[in-house]
Amino acid sequence: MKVGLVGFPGSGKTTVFNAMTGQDAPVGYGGEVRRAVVAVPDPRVEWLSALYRPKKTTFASIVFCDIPGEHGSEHRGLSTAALQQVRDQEALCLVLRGFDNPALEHAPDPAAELEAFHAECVLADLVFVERWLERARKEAKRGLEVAAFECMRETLESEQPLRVLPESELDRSLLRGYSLVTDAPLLAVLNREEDDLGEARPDELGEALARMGAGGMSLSASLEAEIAMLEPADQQEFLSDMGLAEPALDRFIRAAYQLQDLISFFTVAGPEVRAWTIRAGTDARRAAGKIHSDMERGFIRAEVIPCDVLEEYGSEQAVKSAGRLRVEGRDYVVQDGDVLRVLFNV
Ligand SMILES: Nc1nc2c(ncn2[C@@H]2O[C@H](COP(=O)(O)OP(=O)(O)O)[C@@H](O)[C@H]2O)c(=O)[nH]1
Ligand SMILES: [Mg+2]
Repeated sequence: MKVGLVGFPGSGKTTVFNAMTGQDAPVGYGGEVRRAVVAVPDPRVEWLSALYRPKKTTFASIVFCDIPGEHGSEHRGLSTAALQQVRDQEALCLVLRGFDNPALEHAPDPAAELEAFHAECVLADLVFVERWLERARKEAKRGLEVAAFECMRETLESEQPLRVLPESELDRSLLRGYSLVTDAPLLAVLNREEDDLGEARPDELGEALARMGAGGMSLSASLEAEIAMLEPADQQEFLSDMGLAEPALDRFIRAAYQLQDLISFFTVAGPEVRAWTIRAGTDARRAAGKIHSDMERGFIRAEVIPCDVLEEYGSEQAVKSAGRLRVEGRDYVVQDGDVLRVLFNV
């Protein structure tokens, strides 16, 4: 999953980037676009790896991209260059400043930052949609695609993000290849002072997030960045000293998966145990397509063992002997934790 960190200068994007990735990128100024990959921790993958002892174990991963806004420009969050980066992401993590930054005049106002960012995104999409419609009009284009763009224009004109439109109103299969900023899943991170972490999130912020179909969480980025720099053994101790149950990365991943309704399935293929991320409700054939397009095209069936059944019996052989290995067809809806073996023919 590609996650773009966005927000106004000085909100703490780079600090959040460091907190999530354990890097030590310099904070405090615009800086350049940075990327880092982190593994999505999953005890089930570790367990499978211990069972099969493969040469290679591949966790699901997230690529975090720190996208600096532009100092002193009108579009502080989304310069043209930033917008290009933003369009390349699968989900957006908006960092909202909830702490006093001595380098900035303004007191923190995360709800106002959210609204301003939202307005910039709506405008960017509206410009794109209107241009598209203008071209379509010149070419006398008609049909479903035009209807979808008209629906989007109406939504954006009423200052709503596209992500709130249900599939029944907006057929997104018509929009593949266009990347509309307000259709991307949005998770707002309220970056607060350590001492304020216990306080409730401002109501107006919660309401705005709900209205925008966005998720939210709070953290103290500087604290989390410090923790992320420690050795794993020291991290746990530091966390419990601070009264934190887990690092921000773990909370972020859970929130991001929940927001997008994502689940994991696993494959064991000779030398590799591997985790895959799909949307809940994905059928076996399309899930197979995640692994390889040939598997989707030539899908025959899938052998399925839920991870907990495998754990209960202790080995694949024992599962088979007990008659618990399931054979499923293309329409089977893959479940979180399924170990899948795809049989295909091309
Ligand atoms: N007190 C405090 N300062 C922070 C926090 N997060 C970031 N900062 C500071 O705010 C400044 C801007 O952070 P930076 O990550 O560079 O923001 P960016 O411009 O959005 O990338 C830096 O001096 C950070 O050290 C926080 O949680 N608490
Ligand atoms: Mg930065």
